[in-house]
Amino acid sequence: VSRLVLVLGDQLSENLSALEKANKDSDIVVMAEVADEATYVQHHPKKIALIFAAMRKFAARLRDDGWDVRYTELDDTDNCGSIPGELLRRADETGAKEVIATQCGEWRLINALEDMPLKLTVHPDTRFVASLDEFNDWADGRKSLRMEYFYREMRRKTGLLMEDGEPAGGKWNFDHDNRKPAPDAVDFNGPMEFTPDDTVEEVLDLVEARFGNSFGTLRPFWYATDQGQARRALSHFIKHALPKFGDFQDAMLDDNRFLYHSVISAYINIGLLDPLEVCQAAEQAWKDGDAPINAVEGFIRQIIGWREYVRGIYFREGPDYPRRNALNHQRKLPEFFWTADTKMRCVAKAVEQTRDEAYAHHIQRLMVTGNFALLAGINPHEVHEWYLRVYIDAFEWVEAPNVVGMSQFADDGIIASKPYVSSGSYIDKMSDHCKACDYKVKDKTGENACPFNLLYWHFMDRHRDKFGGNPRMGQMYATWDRMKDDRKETVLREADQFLEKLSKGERV
Ligand code: FAD
Ligand code: DLZ
Repeated sequence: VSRLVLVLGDQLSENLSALEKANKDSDIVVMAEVADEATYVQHHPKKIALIFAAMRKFAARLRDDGWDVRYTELDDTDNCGSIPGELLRRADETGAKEVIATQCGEWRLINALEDMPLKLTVHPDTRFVASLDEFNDWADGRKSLRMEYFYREMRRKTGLLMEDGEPAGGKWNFDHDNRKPAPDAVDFNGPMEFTPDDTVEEVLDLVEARFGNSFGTLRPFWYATDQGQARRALSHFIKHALPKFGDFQDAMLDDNRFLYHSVISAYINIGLLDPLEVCQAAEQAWKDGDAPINAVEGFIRQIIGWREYVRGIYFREGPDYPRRNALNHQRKLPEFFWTADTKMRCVAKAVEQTRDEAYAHHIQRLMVTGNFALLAGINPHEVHEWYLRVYIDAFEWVEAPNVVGMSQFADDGIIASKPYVSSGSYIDKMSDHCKACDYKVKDKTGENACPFNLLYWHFMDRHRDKFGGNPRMGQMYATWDRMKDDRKETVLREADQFLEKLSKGERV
């Protein structure tokens, strides 16, 4: 009897454990574009287009490879609208009684599959460097789960940038050499772009018709939609941008949306690129003398360090994680997260490019939109939903720890040892946004004062109970304490006035 092999929209890898455990001659692959997955949040249209186009191409590849693939398009009349529904329909159609799956990346879907009246065998997702058991073994009994130590384990495990058991270059971490302010000119033209072929065009028409009113610009669509294209995009990055990735990793520019970033997170997350393959390609560039160690180490750390670590946290912490709110922040998400209509130029730029590209790089996510939301006390669940909607690479296992944990401190410090907050001066140092901003970053108070300056101290003051004893924040509290009382009062009063305007929906 045939079994059904489930392949989800972010499981488009030939080495997927479910496919490896299945029998090509007798088992049947099920893939389905379904309303439930396309609408559990109102995804950016580019994200839906990427997933549907890549699913269609992957299905064709599996068929070429000899698999029997039952593929449901979104508009098929008998589409049941959900993954469990489609599995049940295909079970009826084929007589299959059993489903083989690879563990999926979201509790919502894990639970929905378990509730299905079919025998289900779930295999671990082996497309990660660390298994969840390995992560838990590392985490068990530790007082704090700092990424850096986990990362070193992953270096040892993979052998990446290791020489005779020691880290290449004599250090585990070269961040000291990284993170330079924005360069005057960028000699990289951004990620490789791909002209939509017939499959992609068909999907774009479908997405436009069904999801055209969601936040986000669908066309021009330029993302890679199959493994070959994604590999070309990776090579393009390794050759032209990786050498400067470290130097300008944290920089931001008004007129450059990608700087030296790889823009491959979505390709890795949906399975078009394998994380180890990506890291090995970067390591090779270093071995060949084409990229310096600070760039390559920093890049590899993001993938075998941060990416693996946040996944471990998501599954370790359980389904309630996206609902955590350790700082009890309750303010509503401001409208300008959708319209970009704000005088804060850094925020407007980040939202505009998010709308156009479904992409913003790490520092924009962390130190512009994330920083603002944290300083202003926005409800972290609303922040989480925004990020899950708007980014092409957003799947809950990776998005939630980054947003709820790293960016909003809503998990009470499991991921971040201190909140990622800054005043306007950090943004000014790392970008050219402030030069043309309506606010004045040098003004600490007054009509034109940069809101980040006011809100920074407001945040520190209102959360003193929580952070006052944090040794990493002692210096900032000492600075606050040295400020004259009347100045403190002015800062707090003006911050309150700003927050009131925000709550009233006035333009800020
Ligand atoms: P690069 O800067 O070129 O980095 C290389 C690769 O490292 C990325 O492609 C990605 O695979 C990996 N990486 C880097 N940082 C992280 C990280 N913190 N966690 C996991 N992987 C990382 N990443 C997602 O993949 N999906 C998300 O939904 C997501 N949401 C985020 C939300 C917030 C608030 C923050 C602060 C970060 C988030 N990240 C997320 C991490 C990171 O910002 C993106 O992976 C990165 O910006 C993607 O762009 P890139 O491919 O150009 O990355
Ligand atoms: C994100 C997404 C979207 C938009 N659509 C589909 C779909 O129609 N079919 C599918 O199999 N997967 C889709 N996905 C990806 C799933 O939502 C993803 O597998 C889960 O969120 C777990 O990570």
